[in-house]
Amino acid sequence: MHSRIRTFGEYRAAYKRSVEEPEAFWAELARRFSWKKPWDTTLEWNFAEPSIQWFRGGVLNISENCLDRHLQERGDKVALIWEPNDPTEASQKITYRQLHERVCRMANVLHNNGVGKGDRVCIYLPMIPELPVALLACARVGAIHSVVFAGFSSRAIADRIQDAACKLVITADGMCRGAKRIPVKEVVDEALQECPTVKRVLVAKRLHLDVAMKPGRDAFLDSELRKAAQKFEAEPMDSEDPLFILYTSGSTGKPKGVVHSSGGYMVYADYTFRNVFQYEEDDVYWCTADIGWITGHSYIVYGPLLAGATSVLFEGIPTWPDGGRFWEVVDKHRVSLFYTAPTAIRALMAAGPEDVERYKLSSLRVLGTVGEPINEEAWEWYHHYVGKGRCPIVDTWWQTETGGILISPLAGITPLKAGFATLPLPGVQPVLLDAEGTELAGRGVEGNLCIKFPWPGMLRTTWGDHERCRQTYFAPYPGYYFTGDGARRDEEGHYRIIGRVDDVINVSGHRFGTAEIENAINEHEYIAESAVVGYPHPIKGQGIWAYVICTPRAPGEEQLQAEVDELVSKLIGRIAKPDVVQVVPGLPKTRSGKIMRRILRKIAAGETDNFGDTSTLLDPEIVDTIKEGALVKL
Ligand code: 6R9
Repeated sequence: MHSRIRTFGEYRAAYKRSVEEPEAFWAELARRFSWKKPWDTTLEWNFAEPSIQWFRGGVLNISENCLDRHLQERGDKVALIWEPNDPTEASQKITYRQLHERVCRMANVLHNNGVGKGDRVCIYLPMIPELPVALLACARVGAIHSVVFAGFSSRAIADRIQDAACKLVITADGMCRGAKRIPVKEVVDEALQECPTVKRVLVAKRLHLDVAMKPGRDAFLDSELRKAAQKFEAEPMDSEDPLFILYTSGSTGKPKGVVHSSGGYMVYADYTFRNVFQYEEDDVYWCTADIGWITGHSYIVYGPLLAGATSVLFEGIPTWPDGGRFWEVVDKHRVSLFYTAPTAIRALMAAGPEDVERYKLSSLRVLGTVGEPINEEAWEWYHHYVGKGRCPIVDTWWQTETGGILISPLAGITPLKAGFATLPLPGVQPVLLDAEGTELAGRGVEGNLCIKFPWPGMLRTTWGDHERCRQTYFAPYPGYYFTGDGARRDEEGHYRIIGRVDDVINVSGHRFGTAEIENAINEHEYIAESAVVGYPHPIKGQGIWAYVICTPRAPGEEQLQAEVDELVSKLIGRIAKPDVVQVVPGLPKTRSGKIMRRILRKIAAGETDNFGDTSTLLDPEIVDTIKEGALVKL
């Protein structure tokens, strides 16, 4: 059985088999799970539509596979360790049996509140145990969860609720992040003024705030849970029934709801988790992401629980009360597998080595990173100060759309190279294409990263708009899934991800479309037009630089920046605030009216020449004017 790779030779053999006999390869892995009815066909696909079906005809429930399947063997094993924001507050350990009971109760609450198979539930919660419980309870009743990261604004929540026509919202009274307290329920209330489909709101008590409760609509979760029975028969789901929607930004205006399936996603999350991290039964695993992002879905909740692992759920932030918080938690819970983002590493690196040197970190065995390219300096720091030179680092490349990791080392098994995601996992067939869509053969080549064969965890559609899914991912290079990333394959066949080739900015591992931010900025009453680009930022990876054209009565630049901050925070969320707002008299446009972003990106990066061909510009002199204005800000 090849479900777990142990040597480089085994990796090669598994990879070869996954390409030669993909159906047999994945079918064997899928048999690890409890199926209420086996599948009829392992794979049917067509990237032109696209139509992708894995394990068709199979019936299962993923919550049963995360929970019930483990009860006999590891019912008393800890499934979740909750570490609160404040280190002086007690942590909580929840066993598989207790988690099963909590999920069943929550499933009953959902059922009692009219939620059933196929209904959409919006989850807007901080990192408290109710969050993974809510995901699994939705899965158990067959509802489709749509988690909205708790840093998004009420407008962003409303957009997402409306797009999916959610029936119910699960939220909290408030949340804490470092020294801050945030009134979460108020944010939701504001969003719901524009969401007539929402009939019920369930409120978890995190801060015990005195929140406004709308009669007939709002209820406290704890009192609902007390009334609920502790058993819930899991709803039979077809393999291809949607499990969740997760919104993500692309190059065009509004975020898309990426839809993941039940069966294929399950098989893929489990396989990649166990193999990339080389998970062992007694490991304590900690992924520091937020469940509001795909990393949290696949590698805090589903992957680890499918594998029967102990997964840490951390409510806090890396820098509060001080830069040693992560390492304190690692020592406290004896974390052996640790998975974080380059931006967190760079922030802690900037604070100096004292905070990390205070801790032993002797329990660590494997380190991982995700979300953006990791620069060599951060990689070396992570390897030396955190891993003490003895822990392999898995640089895992993947996306919301891919459901799980696609390119990554297998810890301790395949070779490592700083800055490289290295090799594709079994089942993943990456190719690099040139601008014309021709596959670049051989080594030492660079191009647009595409995948040419389906894997079970891939997206199936974008919610409510299948055509958009086709246009975005399958139309640019017919016959391939297009990732939006550029990559290089070096002389040894290792992949290095270079970054987005589209108009997506990656800020601290979070994706934003330039158009999305521009739309927000353009709502300012004195801003006529704007152009947003990413630029290299020492901690965030990329920062956001906004060039704006003002109308005559606009305030001064400083005041304007404050107003733009507020506007973007209100319309998207604080995480999307521009780092720089530069007022410009015009933008470099071609005669056909297209903004030449390439030039704006170079200026923001501090480059003063090499702007390439500017002959098609309507007004080439504008470039110098913008450049002079930018110099003051760099
Ligand atoms: C999992 C996740 C996806 C985009 C992706 C790429 C970038 C993610 C990376 C990486 C270099 C890595 N990205 N992991 N770039 N090395 N190891 O982050 O999903 O939020 O959808 O972002 O992030 O540009 O296309 P998501």
